[in-house]
Amino acid sequence: MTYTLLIADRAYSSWSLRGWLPFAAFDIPVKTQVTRLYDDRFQQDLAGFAPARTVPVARAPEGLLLSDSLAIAWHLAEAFPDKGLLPADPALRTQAMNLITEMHAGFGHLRAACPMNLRTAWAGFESSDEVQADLARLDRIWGEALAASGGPWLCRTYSLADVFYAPVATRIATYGLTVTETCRTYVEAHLHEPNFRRWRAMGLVDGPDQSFYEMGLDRAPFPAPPALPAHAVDAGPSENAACPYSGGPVTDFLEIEGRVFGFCNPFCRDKTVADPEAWPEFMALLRG
Ligand SMILES: N[C@@H](CCC(=O)N[C@@H](CS)C(=O)NCC(=O)O)C(=O)O
Repeated sequence: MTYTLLIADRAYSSWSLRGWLPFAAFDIPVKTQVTRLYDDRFQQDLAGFAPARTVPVARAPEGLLLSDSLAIAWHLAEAFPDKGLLPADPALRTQAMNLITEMHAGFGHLRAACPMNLRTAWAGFESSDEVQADLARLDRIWGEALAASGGPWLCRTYSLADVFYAPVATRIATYGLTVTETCRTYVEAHLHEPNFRRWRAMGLVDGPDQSFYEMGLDRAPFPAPPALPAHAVDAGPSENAACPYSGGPVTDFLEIEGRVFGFCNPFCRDKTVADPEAWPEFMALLRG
């Protein structure tokens, strides 16, 4: 019962984040494939999901094609009614639908002016009137949803509504955009959310920077808690013989707190170096 999901560069593809989070947050088995934006391989990788034209795209275990982030979300909510992707309470569920559909169809000025980039924050970004209008709209609909649900998430517990707003929340943080205190707290919740944190750790290491997302502004530190210091090392021996993620033999190593740990491939090692605390399996090894 495993889905296949094609996404693009985790640092930049905001729609991909929306496609991946439902699987991660609601523990739905998925095999993730990664393609690259602005690269010849993008079309080749998509060919296996024809006639889809964009990422994310998923294939359900029975072969159904899900060619849009909303289609993925909708399908998973129906296929896994007991996993809480949407609130059970009818009023909260309707609120979630309203929020999801408005995000899917809207906020074009904010999205165009502030492309998602999880590798940096930017100093000195100046919002146009149109971007400020989008922010005012977010202040209103987030503020009303949080007041109605009681928070901390839009529909009380984490749901597809929050999945859909995760990329916008990161933009507010990384472009230093002004929102109400209530919305700022909501943005912070996204930055600390464990699945988002894992996505970002992978996004920091899953390919070179994409020049398309260069803003011509000064860079600022990413507005999240600093990662525990760790770095890659050329060789072991390591304290562990088996990779904490796959259980396979270790071939790639990192050093943290003067200790060496091994992983079964460079990506597993590098995503751990990027943010060790994002990975419970590794932290169990480190602290266990
Ligand atoms: N409606 C789609 C939009 C997806 C989308 O535009 N994805 C971008 C990547 S973030 C893409 O595939 N761009 C490549 C292209 O448009 O050729 C969804 O929500 O899934």
